[in-house]
Amino acid sequence: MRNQLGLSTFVLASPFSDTDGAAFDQVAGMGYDLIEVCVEDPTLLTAEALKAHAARTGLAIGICGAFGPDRDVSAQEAEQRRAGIDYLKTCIDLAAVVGSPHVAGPMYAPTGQTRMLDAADRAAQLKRAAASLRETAEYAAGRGIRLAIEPLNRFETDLINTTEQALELLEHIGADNVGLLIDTFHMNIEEKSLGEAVRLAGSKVFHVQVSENDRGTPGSGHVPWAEFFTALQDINYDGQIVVESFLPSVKEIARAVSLWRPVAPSMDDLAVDGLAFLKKSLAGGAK
Ligand code: LER
Repeated sequence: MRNQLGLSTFVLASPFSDTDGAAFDQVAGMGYDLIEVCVEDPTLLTAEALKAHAARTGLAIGICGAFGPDRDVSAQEAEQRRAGIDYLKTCIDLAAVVGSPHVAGPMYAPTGQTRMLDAADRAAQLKRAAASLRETAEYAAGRGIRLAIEPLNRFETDLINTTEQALELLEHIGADNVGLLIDTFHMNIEEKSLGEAVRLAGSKVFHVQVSENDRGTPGSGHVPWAEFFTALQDINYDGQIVVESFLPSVKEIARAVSLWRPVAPSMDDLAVDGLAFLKKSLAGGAK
């Protein structure tokens, strides 16, 4: 089966809403198979509108989450953990109706939480995250949905930076429908070898995002792409591959991912050239 190739809504509009239907037409017009809808504010999105946009344009939909302190499944306070679980359940319900196989993202802790944790506090937080995600995974399994957990680089989280750490979290969760979202931008910072990290995750790679080392157009920088795509082939990865970057013009997003300058001539160029690079790479042409 050919990988479905997608574009993240973060490239086009944020927070994404039902009224951003034109983005579907744009993404389909560029030649993508799929649009990855990031659920920043669930009140702005309905399954009905997303399904209508998808039906009109022929695009498949992937669902990914955005995680702030108000949705923290690893928090000390039960109420905060509950808000995190409830948010994930909303994303799961949406995924089930719009046909996304997964809910993806760094769902174990609030993005941007970086502290000097001692081993005991880290272990306790991991335990809380695992318990919340176990409950969430059970809910997801009942709806045929998988969870794809994304390690982030050290400047965006102190909890899960590497594939190895994510696999450890998976063990604590202990549910078959939980795996990894691997993202070349974060891996390029944290992994000694992208190829080895991909092979280590193996069949637990549920989802892939591609982004250049500067968050710019895939293929325009120094991510070791040939090594990465060879490793995806080695593990027989046939899932979605989504081009992700962020609008430097949206302040909240720019702040969250420390994007202070444009990293491509335009976001449209990034999307179009990124897709061309992906197609070439998957056909065996990446250097
Ligand atoms: C999300 O996929 C991501 O890569 C983060 O850096 C931002 O939440």
